Amino acid sequence: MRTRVGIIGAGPAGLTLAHLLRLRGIDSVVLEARSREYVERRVRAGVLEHPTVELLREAGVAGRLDREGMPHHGLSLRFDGTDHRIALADLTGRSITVYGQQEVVKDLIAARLDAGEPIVFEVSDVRPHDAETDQPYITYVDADGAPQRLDCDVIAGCDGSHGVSHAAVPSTTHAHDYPFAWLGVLAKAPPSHSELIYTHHERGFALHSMRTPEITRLYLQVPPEERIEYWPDDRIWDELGLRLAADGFTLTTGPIMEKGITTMRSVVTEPMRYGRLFLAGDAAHIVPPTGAKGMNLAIHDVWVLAEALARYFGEGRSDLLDEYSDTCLRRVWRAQHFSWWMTSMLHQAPGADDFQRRLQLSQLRYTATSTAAATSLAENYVGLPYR
Ligand code: RFL
Ligand code: PHB
Repeated sequence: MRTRVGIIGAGPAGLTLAHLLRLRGIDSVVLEARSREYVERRVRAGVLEHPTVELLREAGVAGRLDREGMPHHGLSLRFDGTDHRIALADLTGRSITVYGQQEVVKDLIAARLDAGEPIVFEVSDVRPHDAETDQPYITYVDADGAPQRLDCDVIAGCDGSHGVSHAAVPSTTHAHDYPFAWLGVLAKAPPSHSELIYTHHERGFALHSMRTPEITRLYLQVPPEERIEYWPDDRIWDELGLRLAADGFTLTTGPIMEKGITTMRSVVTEPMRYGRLFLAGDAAHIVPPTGAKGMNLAIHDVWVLAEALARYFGEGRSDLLDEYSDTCLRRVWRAQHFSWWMTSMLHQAPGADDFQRRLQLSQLRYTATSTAAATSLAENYVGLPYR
């Protein structure tokens, strides 16, 4: 098999890249380790930045997003048992949209299959080869167990943080571990509030988010080595009730449909390229979820890559490809700092002393009461402009 761009991974990065390339007349093949059902059900991110929504609209894949996505014009910082609203739209003229990552994935898979373009699901033993030459190729084993070879001009490594692409790139990795994890639950219960609530509490961080008017998404800060078996549903609701308590607020409960624990890391790979292998999304960088930036960065990367590949295949010029890594990394480091800042301001670090807690509260009060500080949070949260 031969294609121009061999894409490893059918997450938001790989699928969006395949779609943007098709719009530019560039063929690609997407190789995915899991089944279609699995990737369409995987519960992850929920917040789309303004520029992400704009891009999906321009790319013609936002029909359902526009009907079912929930535009949010603000969010709450909750501390000392009180809400402090950050008016995102008033401060920046822009909003975010709450729409599940797996819904974006479903829409992109449908668009690609409707156009008759290939996604090869359930492949194994995927390996990129000869990235440092001008004839790279990928080998893999298909769902029937048959070995295959895909020759291409360029390989896009969009296979996330546990994929094979990251390991194939001899770049420098900058990493930072955080001393906590998030326990996330999806509950069949209407949201308790119309907006997201980021809560600083002495028992630990908590987040109230949502997926639909019937489904709430909630998170609790837990120790990094925590096990989900220690958290029966009753304990989760009790802890959420304690941390999210505020005047006039009632936590709506309901059956928990899913729960899991995610550790928190910051990772940046520099450069995001090795010869003709380009990394995008979580394969190149990971941010802690507090800033809601992971999926948005993945989509920005592939927007930059699609433009660069269009120039390369259309005009034979590699200047944008040569700038790809630097262009992406400027946004990645900004998001990395923002996510680290939100994380440090809101979580209880083990062993933190009274001095550190008072600094945190001072930062929270300043962010909630200064228009300049609130605007800084808001412009990062809704997403800085692409250009
Ligand atoms: P993905 O989504 O991990 O997709 C990679 C795909 O590659 C496949 N794969 C392989 N395929 C072939 N061969 C191999 N060897 C392969 N190895 C892996 C995988 O099966 C998968 O289909 O990476 P991508 O596309 O870069 O997208 C990144 C986002 O998924 C990630 O950044 C976000 O989910 C992070 N994130 C959030 N991001 C936001 O923008 N807003 C949020 O509100 C937000 N909340 C979150 C999050 C991530 C979370 N978890 C679970 C890590 C909340 C949580 C709890
Ligand atoms: C989510 O809804 O899953 C979500 C929202 C905001 C975050 C992280 C996750 O910062």
